[in-house]
Amino acid sequence: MHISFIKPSMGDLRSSDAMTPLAFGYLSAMTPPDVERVLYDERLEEIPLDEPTDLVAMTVETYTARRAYQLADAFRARGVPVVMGGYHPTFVPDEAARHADALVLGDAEGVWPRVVEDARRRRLAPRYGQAAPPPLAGITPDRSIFQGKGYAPVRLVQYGRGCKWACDFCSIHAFYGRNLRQRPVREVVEEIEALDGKLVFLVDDNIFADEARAEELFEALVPLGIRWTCQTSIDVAWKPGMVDLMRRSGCISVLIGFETLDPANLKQMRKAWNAKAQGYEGAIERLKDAGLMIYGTFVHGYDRDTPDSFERNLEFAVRNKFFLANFNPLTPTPATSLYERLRREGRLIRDPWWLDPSYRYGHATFHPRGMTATELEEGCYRARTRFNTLSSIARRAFDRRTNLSSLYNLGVFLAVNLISRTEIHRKQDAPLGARPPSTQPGRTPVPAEGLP
Ligand code: B12
Ligand code: SF4
Repeated sequence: MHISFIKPSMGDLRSSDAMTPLAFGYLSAMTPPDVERVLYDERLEEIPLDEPTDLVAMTVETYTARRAYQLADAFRARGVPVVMGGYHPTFVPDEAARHADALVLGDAEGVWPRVVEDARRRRLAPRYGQAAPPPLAGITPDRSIFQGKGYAPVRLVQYGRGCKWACDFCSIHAFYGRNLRQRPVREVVEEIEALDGKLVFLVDDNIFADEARAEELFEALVPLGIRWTCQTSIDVAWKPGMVDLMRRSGCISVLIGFETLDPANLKQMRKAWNAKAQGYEGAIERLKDAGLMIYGTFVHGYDRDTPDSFERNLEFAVRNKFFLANFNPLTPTPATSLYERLRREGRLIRDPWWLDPSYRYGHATFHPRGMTATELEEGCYRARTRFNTLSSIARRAFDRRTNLSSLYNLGVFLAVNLISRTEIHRKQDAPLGARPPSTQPGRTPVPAEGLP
């Protein structure tokens, strides 16, 4: 039996910074050894639509759904069964089921071996899921499928799933609810020790989701001598000694969702806790004293935002010499309470935007209250562009506590900022899904039936 793992791109986009799709590392590790498996990642290569295979397994996110459905339709047109999993099919199974023979809802652990056996017997069930989330012990990703593809030289490792907070726009909360799980620290340490590279990205959406378990992990990382980066909620900075421990264990940077400087917006997104304790400035000082570079993300379009909000957030990010920053238009993804609220209020512009052929990356998907939809998309793009000018990069580099604290940090700062500078322009305004075949000489035509 032969399985093709497929990671669709958002559209006709190749990426210069694609990272290993960890979901397939897990699926490959759980696949019986007699099954041949190959990975195709459309961010890096063409998908060979006519290659003989017995099963296509796709991971689907909301931004890649349109493209995933096009590819799936092409495989199914020649009789190859397609199974989909990941965030988007879990959120909108009825939509995904129109383009797949089987769906895996939620985590694959505890389910995937059964899917493979059913596919082998040509008896795939339409849906697979489980009543309770499976424990995360005992499985280490198989990274052999990533070899030779040209992925970014950072090693993705997952410690836990879920988050203790419940921000209204967040897919993680929609996917896991209140459920929090971590892998045994010993297994994570063994996995990291076996990696060839020494820059690790701990991909948990909030590494500080469980404070005690986070501390246990950081302690265990100290002797490994690695460098690592992560995403965390800001309260990590409030806990005495925590950011110093992170630094000692090799952490070089943290991504934090600041989202907005407006307390009423924070309240509306159910993130009022973000600005508690010493507020943003106090947290930033603590992080900087510990030497951690800060990647701040901001979201625009909540009810108190006006055209001035972009400038305020931009000024804040540059003044605090953030390592990186992102200025996103608020984008309602399915199954979030934000999406339900905007739909109820009749404010969605394209519903569902992720299937709309006229949607472009970076564009507004709903009517904000304090500005027009056009002001929202232009304001975000302008803030991104200005944050990434060469003079902004030079100005932000000069932070002796963080970005300039070592040659290593400076090297990472410059490399990642220069990549980010090109990526923002490459992605902006890109359509989701492939353009009609006639506009793409040399590409394998993809049937667009059901997807205009
Ligand atoms: C690291 C990361 C990135 C990296 C790239 C990762 C990569 N490998 O290329 C970067 C930073 C570049 C990135 C970019 C983006 N990301 Co991102 N990213 C993540 C993050 C933090 C971790 C991904 C990961 O490795 N997970 C670990 C694996 C093991 O978990 P998993 O993918 O959920 O897989 C499990 C199950 O879902 C299931 N499963 C998944 N796929 C499949 C397929 C099959 C066949 C089966 C059976 C099962 C199955 O089985 C797996 C094991 O249980 C996730 C959040 C998260 N914690 O997952 C966000 C996340 C996936 N990203 C998200 C988004 C929105 C984006 C962007 C679109 C952001 C933007 N505005 O530009 C971009 C573009 C993405 C793209 N497709 O091109 C959202 C997706 C939301 C949604 N509704 O789809 C997430 C959930 C973050 C969030 N908080 O909302 N991302
Ligand atoms: S803190 Fe981050 S991961 Fe947690 S619910 Fe909020 S946005 Fe999602």
